Amino acid sequence: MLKYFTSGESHGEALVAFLSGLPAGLEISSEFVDHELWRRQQGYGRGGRMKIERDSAHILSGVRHGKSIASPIAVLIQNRDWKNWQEQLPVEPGNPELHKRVTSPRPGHADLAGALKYNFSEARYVLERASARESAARVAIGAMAKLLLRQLGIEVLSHVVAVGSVEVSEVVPWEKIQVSCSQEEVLLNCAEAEAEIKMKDEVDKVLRTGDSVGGVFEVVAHNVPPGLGTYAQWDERLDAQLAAALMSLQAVKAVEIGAGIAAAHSPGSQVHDEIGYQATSGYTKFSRGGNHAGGIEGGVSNGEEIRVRGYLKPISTLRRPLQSVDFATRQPVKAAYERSDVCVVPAAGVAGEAMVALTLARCALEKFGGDSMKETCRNFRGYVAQLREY
Ligand code: EPS
Repeated sequence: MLKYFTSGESHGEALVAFLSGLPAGLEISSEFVDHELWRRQQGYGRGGRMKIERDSAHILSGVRHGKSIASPIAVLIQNRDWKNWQEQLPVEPGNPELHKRVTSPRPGHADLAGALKYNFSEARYVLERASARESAARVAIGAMAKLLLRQLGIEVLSHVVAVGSVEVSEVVPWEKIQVSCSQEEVLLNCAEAEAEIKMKDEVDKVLRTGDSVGGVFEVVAHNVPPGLGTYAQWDERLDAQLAAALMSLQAVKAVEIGAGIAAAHSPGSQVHDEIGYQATSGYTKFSRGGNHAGGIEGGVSNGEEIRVRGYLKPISTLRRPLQSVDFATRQPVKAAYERSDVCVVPAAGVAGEAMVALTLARCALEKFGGDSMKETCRNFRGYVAQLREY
């Protein structure tokens, strides 16, 4: 069973991620992990923090001589900004006068709910852990899940389909997403050039007005065989697991699988993907007339591309803050403002890839098992042969 866990505060010394359950013998390239971390740091609309950080994964355990050894993996990502926070957020009691308080909760952030829940007198500790900085830790171990999936021929990428009111006009094919994700200079990771320019305008608009903007990213898993997940138990459904995985990302307020939202407003004849039978190069000879289902039917992957979308609310830290209440005086004040991003949709997409990869890797290991990659790949090949004979 693939298990993972993260730790770390946004302005603490480091983030840490743990991953256990990877079979032995999987090649782990630190360069690939770092490139994924770099991808998460890109995108137009990020704030000053990304100029400070240069995320890099320091693998502490579970990988030797470049390969997984089936022991739990621990990864550490240093926060460069820590040097500016050692007196403000020390592990030891330190000098309370230097502690940096968050004196009024930001609407939309975890500040108020977190302070009430944990009985904190202000929201510093809430901000520190609720921050999307945590997603860097997930991207590091998500990269390892991607490396496992690659051994099974599965690739996972993302692209931006909406920023504010600007949307891409049609379904973007895998090849275009690959091109968009391989760019060395990332604007908004939108595969439609014209839409991307308009998206940049949306970000510029909120930059001018002290506001923030949300959007939608789509994660696509390519070449997934039919049969991952099951309808047999509610919590083993692949769509349920993917929805929870994406919903767990900071600022995601809705998740869509395939054309799920439009499907709710359309007749069945226009939604369901007709079935044919012909010689194709896929896992089986069955073919589909479309992919409104987003690659999942009945909670089981059906052999088509898996397409899941995460809908992000606008960032809740605003330069022109909304109304709030001072934690100490209970008087009306403007919500706290601390340096922030104004648009994080491309970065959230990369974190979404990590969550999809971790979820698919867990389902693949449940289906194919194996303590070593040799065993996992042999079981996988046996299943693929069975599909071809079906
Ligand atoms: C975040 C606020 C900003 C973002 C941060 C998420 O950080 P800071 O307060 O240090 O400027 O940059 O995201 C990251 C640090 C990151 O790596 O994604 C927040 O409050 O959620």
